[in-house]
Amino acid sequence: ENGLAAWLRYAPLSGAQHFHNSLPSHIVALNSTLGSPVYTAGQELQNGIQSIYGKQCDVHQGHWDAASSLVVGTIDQYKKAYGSLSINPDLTGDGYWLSTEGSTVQILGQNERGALYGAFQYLSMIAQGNFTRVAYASNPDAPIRWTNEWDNLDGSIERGFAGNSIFFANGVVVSNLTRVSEYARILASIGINGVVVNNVNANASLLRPGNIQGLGRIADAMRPYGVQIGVSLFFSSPTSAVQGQANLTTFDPIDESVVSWWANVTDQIYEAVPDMAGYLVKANSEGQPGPLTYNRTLAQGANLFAKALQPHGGVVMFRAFVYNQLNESDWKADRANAAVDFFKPLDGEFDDNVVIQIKYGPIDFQVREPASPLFANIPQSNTAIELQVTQEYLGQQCHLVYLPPLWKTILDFDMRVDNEPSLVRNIVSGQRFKKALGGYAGVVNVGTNETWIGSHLAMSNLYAYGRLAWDPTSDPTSILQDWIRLTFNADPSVINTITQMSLESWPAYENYSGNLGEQTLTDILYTHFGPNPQTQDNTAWGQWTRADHNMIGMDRTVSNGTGNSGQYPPAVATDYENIATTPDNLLLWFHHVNYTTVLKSGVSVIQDFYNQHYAGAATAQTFLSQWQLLQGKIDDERFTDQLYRQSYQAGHALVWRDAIVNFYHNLSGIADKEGRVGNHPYRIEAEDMELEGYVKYAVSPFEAASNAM
Ligand code: BDP
Repeated sequence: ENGLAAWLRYAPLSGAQHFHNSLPSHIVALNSTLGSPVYTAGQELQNGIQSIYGKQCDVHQGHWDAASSLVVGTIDQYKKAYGSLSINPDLTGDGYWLSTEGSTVQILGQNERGALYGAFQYLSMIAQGNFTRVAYASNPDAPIRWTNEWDNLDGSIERGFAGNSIFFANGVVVSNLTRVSEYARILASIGINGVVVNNVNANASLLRPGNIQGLGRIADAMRPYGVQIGVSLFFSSPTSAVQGQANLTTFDPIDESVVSWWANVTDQIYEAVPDMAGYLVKANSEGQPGPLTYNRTLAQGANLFAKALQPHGGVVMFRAFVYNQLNESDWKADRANAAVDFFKPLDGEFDDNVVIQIKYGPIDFQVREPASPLFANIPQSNTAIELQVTQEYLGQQCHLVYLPPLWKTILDFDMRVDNEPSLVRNIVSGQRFKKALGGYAGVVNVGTNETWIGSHLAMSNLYAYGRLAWDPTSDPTSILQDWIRLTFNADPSVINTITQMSLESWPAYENYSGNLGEQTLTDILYTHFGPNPQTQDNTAWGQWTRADHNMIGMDRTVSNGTGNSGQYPPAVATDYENIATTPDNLLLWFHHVNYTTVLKSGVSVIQDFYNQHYAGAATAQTFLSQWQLLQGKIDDERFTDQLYRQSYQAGHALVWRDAIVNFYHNLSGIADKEGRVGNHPYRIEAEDMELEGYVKYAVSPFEAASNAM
């Protein structure tokens, strides 16, 4: 049990014999072509049923007596094989019909991918011992359900915490793509249909002819699972002297030579990858080149790629993460305003196959952010939400943080556009503004580590990401419990313990990192790990707390501040404009207040800071003791691996707590009413210890040391 099988372990169920009659005896897969998703579904069903129940089913291709069989295929394939179909399920792209009523199990997709999704759904049910009779249609909420992998061609992964790339090494695509196929299988089982395989901070050498062939091999490895690939592009590739491609003197998006350069490269990619899903583009952001270099608009930049992709049916995911970081003259502006400032004036100018990919909050994957106001400001454009499965600012897989409750605060947020219900999830699905495209991009960053993303428990986030992209109304707790049953087992104490730990984990992390809307008070300059509140202010990165001796928080009001609250539709803007109607958990995001300001809870800001940091760290201690209860109830291998992580988190939560409370205690000079800050009667300070081979030194930042050393 090393984690490699993720939630597709198909572990033998006890009492399996009892269910043999409820299982089919034959599997009919209505496509015999090796590598087609329906063929894959047949194999998967055969293996799953054999592994879970020890029942050997034969797989037939094409027509076969449907009685006591499981039939998997598309609606059209079924009609062709059996002449007719008595039901007429209402299916949209990638949807499926699943019926276990009567003597035949029917798994019928709107397309082949849908049939495979239905097969995985059936297997998920029976792997959980669920033989309820069902007959229903299931359709995805949105057409785009992708992951983004920030893999570099040298094999490293930006913000990846699970080893090297499964796709690239030494500048080329790796020769053994077994892990890539396995990853596609995992993704298909949760309804993911696209993977952008390289870093948003892209490298032009991806476009070397040899690498384009390599992309073809990656696509071949993923295609049997219905997963299409996409690629990130480096905007100035035409001038990057890419070996094997023409080298231009300009990358101006409206220059004819640039237009045909991209059309040509795009044609080459489609030759190697005929079903390529599309491009992902990060332009004019964090030092990346883009159309603004030539005084062209971001829409002109996006449409350059849209036109190249259009004949092939591909889409451009154009990132809204554009801001003037490192621009000295502009860095006093509010970075939270940047996306609306850049994109709102361009609404209506993007081609139909452009999707604006928007991070969930206005800054950058922080532990708490309001929903990005951009979702409400570009009704004529397709949009997708960018979520981060890899826990960059959220503990880098060394801390347990179950993320779906955070994602749900954004997806379920009502923007009240034109005073009409406008939930973010209904905007990105395309329903609210009647757009054909839209959906989800999750930054996952899997690596060669056998746990895939660096920790066994963190895989619940990947599982839930897929499930929510399929159906954002699903309940994070029931998703989690499906995952626990499939990943570990159905022992009630296992389910209850992991559920409790997971549901307490985001609030705990928020409490000991940065509560009251103060963002993750981490090192902002580089590592994004561990406490370092002083790096938040006075840097060009613009994730500011504006903390001084008396006050804290960023004034983003229209009346006195940066005007960010005014980027929301009026019904929402009014709430955020006023302290009285801003929820406490976003108070310091929108307002600059005295440390002594009293919250709705009746406690002052600074005292709440102290209290929550102690409470959050205390909760993290319980994760360790809760996990210890599982010894012997799950396999030793994963128990021991995770035990190490929980011990680490228990310790690092204390480091977080003390660093943050020390820092603000020092800055504000206001004592903790409970007398805890700076008072550690049982602690042995590092400077009081001696250990051979070690020397004492002053730690920077001071607040991260137990007592300056
Ligand atoms: C930040 C990451 C950085 C990414 C950037 C992005 O720290 O590595 O390149 O986002 O999303 O959060 O482009």
